[in-house]
This record gives sequence, C-alpha cells and structure tokens, in this order.
Amino acid sequence: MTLSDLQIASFKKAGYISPIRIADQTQGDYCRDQFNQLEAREGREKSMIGLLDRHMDHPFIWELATQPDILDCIEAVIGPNILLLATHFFCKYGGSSDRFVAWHQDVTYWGLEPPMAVTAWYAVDDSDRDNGCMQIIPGTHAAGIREHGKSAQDGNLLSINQEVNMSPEQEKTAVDLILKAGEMSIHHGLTIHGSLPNQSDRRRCGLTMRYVPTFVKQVNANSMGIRYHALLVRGQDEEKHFGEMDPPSFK
Ligand SMILES: O=C(O)CCC(=O)C(=O)O
Repeated sequence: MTLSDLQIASFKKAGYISPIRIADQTQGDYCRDQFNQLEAREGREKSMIGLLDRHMDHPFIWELATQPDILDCIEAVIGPNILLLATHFFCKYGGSSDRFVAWHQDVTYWGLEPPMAVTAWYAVDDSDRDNGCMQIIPGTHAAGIREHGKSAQDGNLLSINQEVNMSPEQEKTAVDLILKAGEMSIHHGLTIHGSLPNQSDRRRCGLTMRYVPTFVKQVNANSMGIRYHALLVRGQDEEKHFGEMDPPSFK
C-alpha cells in the first residue's frame, strides 16, 4: 500500500492521517471476533485499558501489527527501519460510563530519545462521535513537548491521569477521527489527542500499535515504570538500542 503525497503532506502539516482502510469485512469481523474472545477471558474491567502487548501471546494482534499494508504506511512517515514498541487496546463500553481519554501527547512520558513515535489506531469496532471516537488537534505536533498536569475530571483512562490544558479556542479545532471497523488512523507521537466518554450503547474498541524508527532509544522508564521490549518488524536494526528480542512464537 502506498500513501499518497497528499496524505504524507497532511501528516507533516496536521500530524495525522485518517481514515485508511486496512482490513476487508471478513478480516475486520475476524479481528473483532478474536477480541471478543480475549475480552470474555480477561473481563471488561481489564479490557478497557489493561491489555498491553498482547501481540506476544495472541497471533491476531501480531498479524495486524506486522501487516504489510500497515507497515507500508508507517514506513512512509518514519522511514524503513521500524520497531514495534508496544500494542495496547483502548476499549470504552456503552451505557453510562464516564471513561474518557484526556488531551495528551503520547511521547511525553515514554522516556524516548529523541521523543519520536507513531501510532496506528485500528478500529476493532465502528468508532464515531456517539461512542467516543478519538479526537486530535491538528498541527499540535509541531510545537514540541507540552507540559502535562493532572485531569480534574474523574474517569481518565490514562496511566497517570495526565492531561495537557487546551483552551476552548483550541478545542474548537479538534477533529473527530471517525472510523469504520477495519480502518485505521495514524498519528504523530506529539499530536495532542484524546476522546470523550462513550454515550452510545455500543462498545468502542481500538487497538493502538506504537512504532519507532530504530535510531530511537529509551533513556528512562515510561509512566508505568516499564522498559519496552521493542521488536524489529521491518528493515534493519543496526543500532540495537532495545537489544535483540525474538518475535513471538505461537506453536
Ligand atoms: O482510544 C482512545 O480513545 C485514545 C487513544 C490514545 O490516547 C492513544 O492512541 O494514545
């Protein structure tokens, strides 16, 4: 798959690209069915934000994170040598849930040097305004790392309740990333984004896949005290900043 010049230019200027179709109906249904099984085993509470790096024990996640079409898009924006840093589900249930994701930048608390990463957000379910799709503030990646405080609102799904303050004027420029199941968006690690509570009676689940070029190092543990086990998913890793991890084996 190739991104158009227009899409790449939009990533550079606005800090995101959306939507990009990745899976057809059958593949999308398969992925949702696999997630449903994982959710049934792990329970809803954990499925909201507690399913981290399950590409190591679930082939459907590994297959998605290494799918050539996704890696082609990632290569177009970060170059040919690519590490999969992490995967993480963000799942918000319908009903009266107050769970939301406060405005933030991804790389602020990841301990990376340079602070550079790209996220592919794959829609397991249809994701729209009603069920709390992701929102981004275009162009915010260009201003570097912003200071984050703590959210005053209950229900923030982020690891340390972080939030970057946005003025009402800035919030007015937010764009809804409306995706059908099987589509994805890509955002720059400095682009400010978040999502509102799910006000529908439908689940909204997305799989985030985080990628970095091989020249990026982790110089500090992330906000959860974790050192990443990054895996080479395309190209060459001459720097070996994350060591040499074997890819998962599902035999
Ligand atoms: O899925 C969401 O609502 C937010 C995702 C997010 O914050 C991220 O990709 O870092």
